[in-house]
Amino acid sequence: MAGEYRFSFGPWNIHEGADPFGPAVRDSIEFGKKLKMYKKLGFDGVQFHDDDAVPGMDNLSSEQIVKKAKEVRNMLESEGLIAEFVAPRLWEDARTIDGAYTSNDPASREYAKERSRRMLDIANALGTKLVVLWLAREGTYIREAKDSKVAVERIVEAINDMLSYNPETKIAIEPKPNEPMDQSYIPTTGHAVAISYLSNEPERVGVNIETAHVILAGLDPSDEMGFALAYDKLFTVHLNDQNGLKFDEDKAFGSVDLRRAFNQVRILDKYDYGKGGEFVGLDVKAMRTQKQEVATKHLVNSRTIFLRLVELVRSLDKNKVEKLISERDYEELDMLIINHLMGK
Ligand code: GLO
Ligand code: MG
Repeated sequence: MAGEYRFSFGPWNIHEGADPFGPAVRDSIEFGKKLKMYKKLGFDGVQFHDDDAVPGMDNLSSEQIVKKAKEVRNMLESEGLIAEFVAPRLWEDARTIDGAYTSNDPASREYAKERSRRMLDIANALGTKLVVLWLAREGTYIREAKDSKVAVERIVEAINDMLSYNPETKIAIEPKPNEPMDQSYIPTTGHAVAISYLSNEPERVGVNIETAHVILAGLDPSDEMGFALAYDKLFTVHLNDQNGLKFDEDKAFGSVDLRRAFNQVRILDKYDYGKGGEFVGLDVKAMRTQKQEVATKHLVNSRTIFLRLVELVRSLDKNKVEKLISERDYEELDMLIINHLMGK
């Protein structure tokens, strides 16, 4: 069954454990060493920020960037890995303090577009057509700081710029309602789907649904997935878990609410997610308490939980479910699902 699904994560998911209140508690692992860990952990796909592949890219020429990215592609190939997507890291540079595509400063917006073109060169050199846009600082701390209509127009302009720069690129917007901003533009799947229709080529713009981000918006991840599937726009997923409305926790998939995880797997499996080449992407973080030698368990556990839930999804008695739905006996259906999750 594992063979039916291919899993991916990004190098940032093996991390040092720093948080806003304390420093790193684990050693950094160099990129090449992380790549060697992927297959052993059961993963085939690597998710990239542009500068995960080409560190210091802002100080390199476009030729140097492509050369470096091709070296990374060789590293991937020698490990039997493939690049799933590349995301432009537009939230760390001083020029993007007030946002990238939606900054009020034209020079910052130009930097963001130029950086995005270099990111597309990297994606091309790594051999992937998929780009993820996590719109980190595209939002505000106070409502008066930006014009929300203009902000949407500027995001569309940046998307169109990428679509025309590489006609093969597909863009998956990763909605998130807040953090680092107080209010983010494109906070939900519906916003992402809607904005795709403002772009020049809607079929090339879709979503990357992250469980935790959906929960932070007070919505249900499996319903958001269903919405995206109905529009044929679920280009990838960032599965993880989240314990209520607080900071973005990126907990191991299924570790907070097993039933909510079950329902995500259920809709993905029902509608053949993955058959079109989509990866089961995980965006999970190890607890800060975790020691160095066991700081990848969150990845293995998330993958194992996903696969066990696939088994549970497939062994659920569909006839019983149908019968209870037709009788409108949702109390009994509730119990059937709970019993099933409890192995009864
Ligand atoms: C943060 C996001 C982040 C993105 C990643 C890819 O909340 O989930 O991890 O997924 O940077 O763009
Ligand atoms: Mg994410």
